[in-house]
Amino acid sequence: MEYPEVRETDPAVADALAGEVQRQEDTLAMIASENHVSEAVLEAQGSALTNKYAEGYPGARYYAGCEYADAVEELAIERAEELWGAEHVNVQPHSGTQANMAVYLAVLDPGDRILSLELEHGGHLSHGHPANFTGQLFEVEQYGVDPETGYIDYEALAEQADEFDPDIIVSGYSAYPREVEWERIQTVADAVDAYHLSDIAHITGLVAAGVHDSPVGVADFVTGSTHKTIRAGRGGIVICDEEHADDVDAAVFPGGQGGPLMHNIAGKAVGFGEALEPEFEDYAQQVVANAEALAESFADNGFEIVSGGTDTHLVLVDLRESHPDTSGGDAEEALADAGIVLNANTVPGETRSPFDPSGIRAGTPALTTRGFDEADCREVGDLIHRVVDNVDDESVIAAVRERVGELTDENPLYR
Ligand code: DSN
Repeated sequence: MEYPEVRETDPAVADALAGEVQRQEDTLAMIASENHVSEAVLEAQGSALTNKYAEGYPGARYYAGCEYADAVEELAIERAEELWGAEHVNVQPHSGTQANMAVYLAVLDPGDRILSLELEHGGHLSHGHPANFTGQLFEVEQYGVDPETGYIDYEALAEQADEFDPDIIVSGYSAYPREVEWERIQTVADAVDAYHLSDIAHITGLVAAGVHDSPVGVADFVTGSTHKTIRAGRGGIVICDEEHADDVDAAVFPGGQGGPLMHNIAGKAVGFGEALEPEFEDYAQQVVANAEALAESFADNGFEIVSGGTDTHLVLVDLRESHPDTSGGDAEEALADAGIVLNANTVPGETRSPFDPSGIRAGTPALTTRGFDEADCREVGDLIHRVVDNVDDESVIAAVRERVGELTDENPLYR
């Protein structure tokens, strides 16, 4: 990708744009929330719809000239409804956090109670962290995973809900490798007369493809990101039944946002269209098969894996037993030098700091997009282990970097 127009007017930005494409070509994107969208999605997101203000919804906008904005948003909605089997989808949230905000605005008042998973157990900032608006506006208690198994402790959650009496229970996570039992959480929510928000940001694509059970039709609200496993334009969505549709729509606009990012909604429409093709199911199955292969390779190399494996697109490694002198941050930095880009992550029972935690989180959505299979992912697991074993050894890092270059050359992205 050359960006000739930008290069003509702004070479410094053109250098950064071209540099980013090259960086993505030459490295392994293993941040579990990242993916590589198609050139069609990129083109839609770079379209002239970025110029258009379209406050409101299709057919009921506050500005003239919205006929193409309407067309694109209607397509995004229709396709999303088909993908997730939903009665109502709002495709305007600028991000997953904005989608969550809309749900809270729709059904909670300040001071109401949220019960959600702890961040260090795999939760998300927008589920009630003190540094986030959710932690500042609402009363929050958090549940955890069973420290022995790494699985959600559903029984402890039920007891905690009974004592805390939340207004909403949040399920769906950012660093939880196991299948979530939505019905069990819905049963808890029903027992305490709470709403249930299921935030499937990470697994939108796995749910759409039927590779992970769906919370749609189970939870009152389902939110998601549109650029992770579903591989569409950047942003968020809210899914709900007709019963809550007006409240959710009003909470997105005018409640929490102004003009929708119509170019991103075009990218969502294109990506959702791609995900409706039969090949997307193969892709989603391969994402999980690749994560399982990665987990096996990690286990064979002696890494301790939170929950002992994965059912999803990500693997969470706790380095404390196998590499007590190596923090997640040390590993992240050495791996980035070797061309493997993943993130340091907190682990259940974290004993370091969130800024330099004890674990690493590795995901397979982006590698799968560029064609990696189980054998490739087993090899990547070996490479990651080699680097983590030798974070200060530049010759090992250089050797892994060279092999990463061969793997990326064999599996090109945007060339
Ligand atoms: N930043 C995303 C993640 O990495 O999980 C969540 O918003």
